[in-house]
Amino acid sequence: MSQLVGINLIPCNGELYLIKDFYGFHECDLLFKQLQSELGWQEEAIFIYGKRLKVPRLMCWYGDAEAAYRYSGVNHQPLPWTLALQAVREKIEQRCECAFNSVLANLYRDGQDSMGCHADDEKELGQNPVIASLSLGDERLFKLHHKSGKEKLDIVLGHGDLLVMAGEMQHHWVHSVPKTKKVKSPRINLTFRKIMLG
Ligand SMILES: O=C(O)CCC(=O)C(=O)O
Ligand SMILES: [Mn+2]
Repeated sequence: MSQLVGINLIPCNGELYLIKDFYGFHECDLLFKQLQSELGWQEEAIFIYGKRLKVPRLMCWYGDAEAAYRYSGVNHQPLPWTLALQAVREKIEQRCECAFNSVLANLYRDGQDSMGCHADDEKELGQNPVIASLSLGDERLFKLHHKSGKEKLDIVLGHGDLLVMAGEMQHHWVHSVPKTKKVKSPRINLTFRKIMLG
């Protein structure tokens, strides 16, 4: 995959590529506004030891009808592709030369919204998934660290940047988008995935 998407940013156990400005600034502005207003944003809850906790961001799930997926302990039946999401999917598929059948959309309303440390290692995603993640809106820090080694990496994800995770990365690395006091305006992140069917 490397010739298509640049140099691998992590030193071992996986592949990570950053394509800055995959979408131009004005196109991103339009896309951000459109997605913010037309997607079916939901506040999800998770249950930990029987306690109901709000997920600190809004989320929604789009994809092919059969691409159902469990995320944060919740079953997600995808909503049908919107024209805008379909167009983004096609542009990313062309660049990555791989197919995606679903997208998880996250809306971080401000710096208090976040995503905890995790790997996208659900079995529905297959052994070594390619996950392509488009950022729109305010910049946020994307933090990664190796599960058993000392390697760490911080990447700033800005308006229009595309991050691609591949290879054995989800087995060995975890990632997060921490809270920050610096950020005041919203960010949308779209993570395109391929759910293995049947
Ligand atoms: O918002 C981001 O950049 C990360 C999203 C993410 O890790 C996920 O949806 O699994
Ligand atoms: Mn993730």
